[in-house]
Amino acid sequence: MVVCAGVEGAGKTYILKRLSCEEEVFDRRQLVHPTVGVSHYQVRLPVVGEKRADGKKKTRGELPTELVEVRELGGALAQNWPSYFRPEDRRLIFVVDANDASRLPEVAVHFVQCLETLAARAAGEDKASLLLLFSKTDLAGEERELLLKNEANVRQLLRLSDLTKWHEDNIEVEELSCSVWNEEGFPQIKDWILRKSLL
Ligand SMILES: Nc1nc2c(ncn2[C@@H]2O[C@H](COP(=O)(O)OP(=O)(O)O)[C@@H](O)[C@H]2O)c(=O)[nH]1
Ligand SMILES: [Mg+2]
Repeated sequence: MVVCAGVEGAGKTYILKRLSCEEEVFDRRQLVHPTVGVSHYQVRLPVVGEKRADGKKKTRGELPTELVEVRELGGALAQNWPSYFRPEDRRLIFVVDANDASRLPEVAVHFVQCLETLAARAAGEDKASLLLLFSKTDLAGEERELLLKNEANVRQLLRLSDLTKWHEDNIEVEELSCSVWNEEGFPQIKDWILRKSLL
């Protein structure tokens, strides 16, 4: 079970819909309403590295799959996110839209809260895991350059290196950039979910 949080409009629902309707063409014109409360998504992931008895690679249909539940905590609940973490929740995807600088102070406050909650869930050898996901990176040229600078600012604003160090005994932090439009980062997101759900 993975939890997904991030302020309203960060891109959580699109990412989770993209992850859970793998075989469908995702229609971006489809209207997605802001998530009210908590939404549940089932992400089906192929268990990689499996070979057939004759040593050949298994075809897609033959691969065993793992169904992982991801729970989106709607942005409107942000003040109360910690109370929506279950005692067993140790995997968090935190989505940040670095294009939207106006929301960043708010993002920083909620990020710290989520880290504290996650750190408290770590149990001995079983560390908690955080995937910091920069969304909507489907920009080109100068705009993309600006976004990368923004992402660096976000890291500073979130005090990511301090917080990571502070919680290093309890939380493993990874970072990725992604876009639902061009699917940048999606293989890596799936890989993260699979690795973490197999722990
Ligand atoms: N450019 C761009 N826009 C996106 C992307 N993903 C989502 N959006 C837009 O961001 C808005 C908010 O997305 P949503 O998933 O509902 O955000 P949530 O509130 O975090 O669940 C939507 O109107 C989408 O059109 C993306 O990868 N690229
Ligand atoms: Mg949503």
